[in-house]
Amino acid sequence: MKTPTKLTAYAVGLLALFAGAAGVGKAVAPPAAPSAEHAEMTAGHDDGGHDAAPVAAVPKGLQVSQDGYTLVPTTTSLAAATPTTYAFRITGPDGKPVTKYTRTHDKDLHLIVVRRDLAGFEHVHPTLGADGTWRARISLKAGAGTYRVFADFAPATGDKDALTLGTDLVVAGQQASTPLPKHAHSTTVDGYTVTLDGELVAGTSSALTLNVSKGGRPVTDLQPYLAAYGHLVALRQGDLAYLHVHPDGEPGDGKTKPGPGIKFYAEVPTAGTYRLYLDFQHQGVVRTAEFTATAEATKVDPAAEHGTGKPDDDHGTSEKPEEAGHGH
Ligand SMILES: [Cu+2]
Repeated sequence: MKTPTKLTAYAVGLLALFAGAAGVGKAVAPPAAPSAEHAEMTAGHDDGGHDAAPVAAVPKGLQVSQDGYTLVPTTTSLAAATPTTYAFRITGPDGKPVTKYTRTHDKDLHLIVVRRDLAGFEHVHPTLGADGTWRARISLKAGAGTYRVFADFAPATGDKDALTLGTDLVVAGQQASTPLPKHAHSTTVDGYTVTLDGELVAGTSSALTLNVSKGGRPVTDLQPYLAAYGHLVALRQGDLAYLHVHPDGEPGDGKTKPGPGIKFYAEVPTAGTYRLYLDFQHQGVVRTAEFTATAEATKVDPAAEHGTGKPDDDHGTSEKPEEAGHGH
């Protein structure tokens, strides 16, 4: 860390000199700062074996291309916010459309579409054509604006971890922006109340339990959806980083109950504001409950047996859930 910082300071000093002399500072100065930032990120997250590490230095969803795989939409702009078919391909290291995938959460590919202000979330499952083109109906219900599209998938070849690639989609029209609702531990959707127990803590695997009730009664007959009783997506406000979340247990494992509580582990890289989207199925209908959650900074005491403030010793450390071997 020391050396890059020093070098950068030195480089900036030099650039300032040059800028004063030749007036070219603007064109050359920017690269110095990003490279220092990059060094910091790498140092902060790389534990050594970066080939095997499931958590990459860069959060998912921020890149359109990664490890040779690229998200290629057939269009990047639409004339109006009406339900439409969105088509795209995933190209592989050979440049050709990928047609073979490894199923994750019951599907070959998950498509998430949300406006950049985090409104209008939809989670759909496109159909793959023989030519490698994926197509999905999307509704764009938040109206005009710039949307983020995420493709979450695992290529079948190689032993690749699941990738989440992201790209923008501009929808023309009168733009409105919805302020994000405040941090809350309860929300309602279609007559269901969903409460959130647990807090996000930056840099650790945080246990979250979402409890579903209807008419004041706990729902105890949730139906499996995507091989779980719930599917949770978390996005960071500001850049829409797509975060790693996995359920604790699955239907049919002999211990996971069909509600009212659905437990997850979420890993958020930084303090900040996140939007959580829980898809759950009851009586044949999939609904999405949304929460705004604020992540606290990582606790400073490194030797502490980290506590989420809950007497939950089963999963007191960040390592345990990973060892449990969720396949994605
Ligand atoms: Cu999905």
